[in-house]
Amino acid sequence: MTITITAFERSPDGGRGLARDTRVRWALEEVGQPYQVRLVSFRAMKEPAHLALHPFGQIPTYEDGDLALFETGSIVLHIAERYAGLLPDDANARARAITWMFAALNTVEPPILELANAALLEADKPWHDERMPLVEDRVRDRLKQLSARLGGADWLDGAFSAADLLMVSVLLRLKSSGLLDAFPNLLAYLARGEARPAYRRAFAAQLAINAVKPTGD
Ligand code: GTB
Repeated sequence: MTITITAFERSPDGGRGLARDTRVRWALEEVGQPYQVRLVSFRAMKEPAHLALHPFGQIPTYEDGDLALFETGSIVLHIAERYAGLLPDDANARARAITWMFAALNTVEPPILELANAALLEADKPWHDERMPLVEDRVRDRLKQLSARLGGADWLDGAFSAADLLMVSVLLRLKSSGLLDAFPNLLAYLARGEARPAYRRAFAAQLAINAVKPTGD
């Protein structure tokens, strides 16, 4: 049975790879598992067939035979546990990698999402200009801490793992903000992630669907 994931019929990011199906695609590419993609529209995401798979009406989802999952972190952890290549064999190293997976999603990503929401959804509010520096500072604080811990290492804890896959994916959202520029080791970390052949395949696959097509005029 081929693994099936869901993705936006057309991602609002126009192919920048920021929608979360890219994380799942990347994980599947790293472990060498073939997969198919079912594209869903915003309307279809809120309809009963999709809600049965994803209670919050979002992408991505993951189906493999009898198993249906939602939540990107859980899907990536499942792939990493089921197939070799994304988690270390040593039990303690594995636990540390899983800890970093949670840190990426629960500690580093929330202020980054807050920043994205502030920029996208609050730009017309009278308090927007006053709030933005506060939100940016919260992101900077996390980046400072992450940068200090990463130091000169290639990856978060030994070899590349699902933790790096998620942390790089989370940081990619900041690429255009300029906030990473003060942290050369994080920029290099992102570049290492993006250079992985599995990431490049995942990125190219989503781009093939989402690239903004020229209008011809
Ligand atoms: N916690 C869930 C998970 O990790 O799987 C969150 C899933 C989620 O946010 N899904 C989004 C979604 O389905 C797509 S990825 N949204 C539609 C809806 O809620 O109705 C988030 C996302 C969307 C768009 C961009 N972008 O355009 O840059 C980036 C990220």
